Amino acid sequence: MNAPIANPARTNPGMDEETFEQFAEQLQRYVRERLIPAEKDVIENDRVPEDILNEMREMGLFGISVPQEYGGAGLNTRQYARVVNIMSYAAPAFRSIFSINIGMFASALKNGGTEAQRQEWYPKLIEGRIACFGLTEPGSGSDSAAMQTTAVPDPDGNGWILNGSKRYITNAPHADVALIMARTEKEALPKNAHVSAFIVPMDTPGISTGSPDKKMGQAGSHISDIMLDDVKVPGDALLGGETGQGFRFAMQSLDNGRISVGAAATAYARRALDSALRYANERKAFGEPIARFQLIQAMLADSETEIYAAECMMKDVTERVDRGENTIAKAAAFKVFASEMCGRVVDRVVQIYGGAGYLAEYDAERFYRDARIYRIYEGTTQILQLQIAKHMLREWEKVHG
Ligand code: COS
Repeated sequence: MNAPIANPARTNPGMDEETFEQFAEQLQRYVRERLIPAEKDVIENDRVPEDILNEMREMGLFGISVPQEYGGAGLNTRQYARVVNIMSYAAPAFRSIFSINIGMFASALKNGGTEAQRQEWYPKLIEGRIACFGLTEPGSGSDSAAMQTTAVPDPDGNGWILNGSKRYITNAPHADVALIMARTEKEALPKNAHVSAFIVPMDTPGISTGSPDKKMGQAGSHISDIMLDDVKVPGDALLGGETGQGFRFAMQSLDNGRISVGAAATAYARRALDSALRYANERKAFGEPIARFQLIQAMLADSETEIYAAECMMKDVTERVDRGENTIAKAAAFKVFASEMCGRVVDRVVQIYGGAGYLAEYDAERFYRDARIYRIYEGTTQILQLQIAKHMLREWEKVHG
């Protein structure tokens, strides 16, 4: 099937502002005319239909942040966040399937990949191969550096042998490749230099995935365990060709991933609010639409105000990234605010829907369930509060210490 939207990487490798704006406008239309009507199918069958996946591939979404010199669209962070934001107005599964490629894997290649690794993997991302990101384990989540997966030098060559397991890995059941963080030193080292990152094709012997976990929401997006049992990878699978860098690469990817989650939560809050606004105008009580009642209006207005704040944060933090500023704390702050705000908005939306908000037949109930994970994955609110405070205290120390 022909792509409904031209792939911007092909039509204008420059991705200047005008071209990007045209793309963004077309993408918005695609979301409203194609993705939203397909949501019922995604929810009922718990998968993104193959024809939509192929359309997304054709549009170049799976490699949209790959630099132009490698054939990608080369979007900057502000544009990439806009794309995620536009796509996330529809059911979360549509973002989930391509967001690890562009938010985590492509950014790990950009921050840490060798030239040969970029040459090999960027084209595969652009083609639409699916990537996953293996950091979390059964025994380590927020304390990610406490991972137990090991990588030891292969006695038969210059490669590595990986053993261990990873948990809650988004897209693992569909992935062609994983970035696996593993210990290359038994003991923990300062700055978590015991961690290294490996690019591991998912068809490597010794790799298997568990069955997809049953979840509270986000139908159509799948997570599962990854088991690594004597998985042999060549020496050039080590990201950046150097041990001890894996934690830093993972954290840098997470900075980018947190912007993606913030952009998604902001859009989903907007979607839920639009739905509540429509419902409040349709539903009557005491003889008039409930939108006329001031206590309903207060919930609508508070939600609008908070979404606007998150949209401003998204623009600000992404422009700072593109200016080369250190945005670790601001990316965390955006993710915290947007995800918590989305939680408050979907809660109000259920309230505005009233009894109907509790029924699976109406959208409000699934908005409420789908939004809950935004406050947890890619760094819980609590872990990110610690990160923000660490950076505040550091700055204070620099000035006053
Ligand atoms: N960019 C570059 N380098 C970074 C970095 C970043 N964003 N974050 C950390 N580093 C490097 C730095 O060298 C840092 O030392 P300095 O801060 O002194 O320069 C070093 O790594 C250690 O960082 P940090 O002190 O933050 O590590 P801790 O072990 O104290 O804390 C936390 C690690 C808890 C913050 C980390 O494990 C984490 O983010 N956990 C949440 C994991 C997560 O988000 N999981 C989601 C699932 S993965 S999809």
